[in-house]
Amino acid sequence: MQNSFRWYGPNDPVKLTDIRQSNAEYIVTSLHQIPYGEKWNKNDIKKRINYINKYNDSYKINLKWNVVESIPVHNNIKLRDKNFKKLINNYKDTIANIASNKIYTICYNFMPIVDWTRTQLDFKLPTDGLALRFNYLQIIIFEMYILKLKDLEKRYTKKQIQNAEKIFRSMNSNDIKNLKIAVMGGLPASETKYSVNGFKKMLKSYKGMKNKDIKENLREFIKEIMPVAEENKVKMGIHPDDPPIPLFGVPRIVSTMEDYEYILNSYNSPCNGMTFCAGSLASNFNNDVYKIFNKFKKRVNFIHLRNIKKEKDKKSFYESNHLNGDVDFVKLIKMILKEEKRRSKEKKIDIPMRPDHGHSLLDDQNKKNFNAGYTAIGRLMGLSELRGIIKAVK
Ligand code: DNO
Repeated sequence: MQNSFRWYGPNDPVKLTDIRQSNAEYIVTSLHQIPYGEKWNKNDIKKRINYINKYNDSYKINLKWNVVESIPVHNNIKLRDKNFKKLINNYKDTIANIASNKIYTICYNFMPIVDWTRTQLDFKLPTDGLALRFNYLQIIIFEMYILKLKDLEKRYTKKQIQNAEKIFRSMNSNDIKNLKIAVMGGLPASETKYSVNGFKKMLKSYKGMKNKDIKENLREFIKEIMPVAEENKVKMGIHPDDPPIPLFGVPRIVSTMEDYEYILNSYNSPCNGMTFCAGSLASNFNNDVYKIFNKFKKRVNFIHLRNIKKEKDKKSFYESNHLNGDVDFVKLIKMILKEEKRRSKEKKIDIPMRPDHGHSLLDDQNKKNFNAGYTAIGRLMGLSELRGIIKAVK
């Protein structure tokens, strides 16, 4: 596996020199300053590579940008609405421009409205570390009391609504503010920090869209971009929905084994692959992560390793460390190494892998402007645990 670390660019409080101390050798990053939908110019990509190289030279390190995560997909593409054709053309040009700078792996996702979603960014663990958490009742509270949506009984049971009401009564204004921040843009890589009205407007544009409609829009998108990826030898990896369940009454379509089967069959090419994110996939109770890996292993173009601990309601979870969660990482890593061994016979390169989120530990907790989930020390511990397993089972 190519040990990689996500870096949010020159403004990331976690610097490249910090990343080097984690023993990572590769950088996963994106041009986050470019608004969704706009084309990335060759020069802007080159500039970022030069930035990394300059850092390498002055600190005598050798980090290499191996994966673009992500080129975000504009909501108009997901809706196939308005200027979507122009946006798809920009997307294709961006793929080609990235490849011309010799980066050949790109991660993307197709989650409607918001990218990954959590309801709490500082869930206290017994160790006093802080983790990210997704609580289903908090999502109902968000819809009921922050968005003030009216049709909740269509998708939630009476009991769930009553439980959410009960919890809401015990929340103070700070709790509500934190919930609002967490869901509407407190996480890095989210498109916009939505206002309540902006969020509701987006919800309206998805109104009436069925699972099958969004799936078809994704298939059309895939059919348009993959020939460009093939021509430029770029491996695309679609990231699963995080969490892989419908949210706010809008379908999510990259959640299950069946979803991936549909997606990978929409265009049969190694370029049309997946980002295997263990933590995201495992947070749907019906998903068997080992089975999913085995079924699609040849099409895994990028790996995120993160663990979770599911909660009693079977819909909520918090992010655990790699060694204590629901996914058996020794078992999973053995499977990944076996697949890499198979690929090595075809002289294919190792699969890029990054430890996904980390807890907020020790001095991480004193940092003001860090990206939630992307702490230095927490992720360093994550990568260390993973490297230990890899070394032991190899
Ligand atoms: C969360 C991440 C996501 C992911 C994108 C992929 O930490 O895994 O932001 O990068 O959804 O496109």
